[in-house]
Amino acid sequence: MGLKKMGVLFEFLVAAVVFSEMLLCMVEAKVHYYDFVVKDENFTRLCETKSALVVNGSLPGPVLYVNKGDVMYVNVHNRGGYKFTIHWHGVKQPRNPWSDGPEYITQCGIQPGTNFTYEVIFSDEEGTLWWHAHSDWTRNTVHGAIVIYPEEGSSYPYPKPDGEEVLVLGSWYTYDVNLVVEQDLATGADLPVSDAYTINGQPGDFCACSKESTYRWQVDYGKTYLLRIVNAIMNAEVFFAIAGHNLTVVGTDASYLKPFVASYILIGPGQTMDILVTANQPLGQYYMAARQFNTGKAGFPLYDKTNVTAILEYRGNYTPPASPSFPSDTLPLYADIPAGITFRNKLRSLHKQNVPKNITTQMYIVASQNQFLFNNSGNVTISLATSLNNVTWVNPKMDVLHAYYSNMSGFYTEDFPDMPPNFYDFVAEGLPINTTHPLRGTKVKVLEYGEEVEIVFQSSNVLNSSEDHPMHLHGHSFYVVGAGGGNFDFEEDPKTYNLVDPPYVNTATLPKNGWLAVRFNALNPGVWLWHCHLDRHLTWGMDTVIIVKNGGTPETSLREPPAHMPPCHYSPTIELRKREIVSTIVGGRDGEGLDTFGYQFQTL
Ligand SMILES: [Cu+2]
Repeated sequence: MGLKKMGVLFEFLVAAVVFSEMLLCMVEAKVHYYDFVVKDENFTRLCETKSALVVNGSLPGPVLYVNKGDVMYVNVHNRGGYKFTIHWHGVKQPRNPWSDGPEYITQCGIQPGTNFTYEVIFSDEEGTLWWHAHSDWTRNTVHGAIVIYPEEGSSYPYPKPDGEEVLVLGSWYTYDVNLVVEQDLATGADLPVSDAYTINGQPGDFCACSKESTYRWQVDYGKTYLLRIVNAIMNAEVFFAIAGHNLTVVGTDASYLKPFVASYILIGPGQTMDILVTANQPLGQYYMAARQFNTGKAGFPLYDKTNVTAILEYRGNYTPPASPSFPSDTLPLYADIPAGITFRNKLRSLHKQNVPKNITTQMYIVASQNQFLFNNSGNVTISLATSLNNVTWVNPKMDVLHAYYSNMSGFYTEDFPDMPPNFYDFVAEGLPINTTHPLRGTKVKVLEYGEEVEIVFQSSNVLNSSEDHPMHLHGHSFYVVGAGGGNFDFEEDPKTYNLVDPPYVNTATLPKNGWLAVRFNALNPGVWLWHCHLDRHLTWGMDTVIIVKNGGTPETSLREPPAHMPPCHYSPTIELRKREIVSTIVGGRDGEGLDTFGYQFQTL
């Protein structure tokens, strides 16, 4: 039976179920069908035209609308030149990792000329999430928002807004970034920095050749709007503000917050934020602006300094100003770390939360930048890497989920460490060179169903390169119970935890030279990726996988795989593992056997 016919039959069955449920006066989840036609289209930004892979011809891609608890089937047709996958960021997909999307973790890539239908299952999410490609750097142009309304018959926990607006923050490269990433990985060069940030696909008035196409949002005086903001930027947290207007933050990552009024927000890659804005200022035009929150090495000049803007404009009769006003007094500067911390400390869940208190698995995970030596066409070359507990993640040749479900050995090992291999002053300056050497492996952490897990992430300052890491977990949201500066204090810091109303999120930032404590219930059987949502760190290996085992009943076990999954043709595009590692750094600058970089190494 063709997919379409099956779809029609299924729709009929769903309609029958919905009808019988309606007779029982119950709210039934709706089923939605979407088609994503993904192909290369020409776009002109910053005075240059390039071809970019996009969904249904638009950048950002289409906004998907559902109600809480719905299901959607998205048939993704790859008519472009790259293989890719799609991830439904923040959608927990109970028992259904088959449709989660990360390449080599839960599936292999959808090859050009083929299609794959994702079944996206919503559960407790309500607010805003998003979808994006999850292979190579294709998510740069393959992404869009998901709006999740309350269940039919229920409403928001705040007065119903008069209207709403979606703003997707993105990054623009004037060249084929996948190609450049591939070259950089082959030669050990640093990964690319974007040429501009964008709001709904446009860099805005302050960028070259961009003034005509700046995104505009029209509002009526006196009305209150729900602004849904998605950070789809590849490698940066950003501050965002609107000139003259307060922002009332009411939700993040499709979970409600105790409302608070702010003059700016901080939003990291992967995060979403729901904000109420009242149009209560004199009729006019006001810039909505964002700029990078840069926590990288002081004095390191390579980051995108774009002030990306869109324009909030009032409807009505008035003479437009020569130039809209800019939020100069409220939008923090690039390196304003206190402004970042102040904002994050305001996040509290709307209601008291059922935070896990009987912890059965405790992990302390050090996130680090690293370096290693590899064979670059006969020359031993140094390259940057990243790691969690000194393990640089290496993608297996077949996805972990397939190997796990089919009991196939040789694709991963179950020995991701709960603790770092050695303890040192993680946040010190000028750490010795032997701290820079990671192991490479495909090491996963296995959890029993129902475990209550605490993970404390610790930032390391190896190579003097500590910076914020927005850590993202697939298949779950987690409670952010604490965060702070310096090395985590196992005695004192837990006393400061918020176990009452911590934010419930899918992405939270491990602060530069600090720590982040999170807790979650392992109630979703499957294979789930944990990773830094800065793509440069993800590409270099700052990821690991948790496997949550089945709970012993059908309702607590992984679902059957769909009839068709994209086959795993192994094609080395830009994965780290294509590089042949010739040696590991084992010593410092004063031992014997130093190579030309001054490192002692051991040939494998
Ligand atoms: Cu990171």
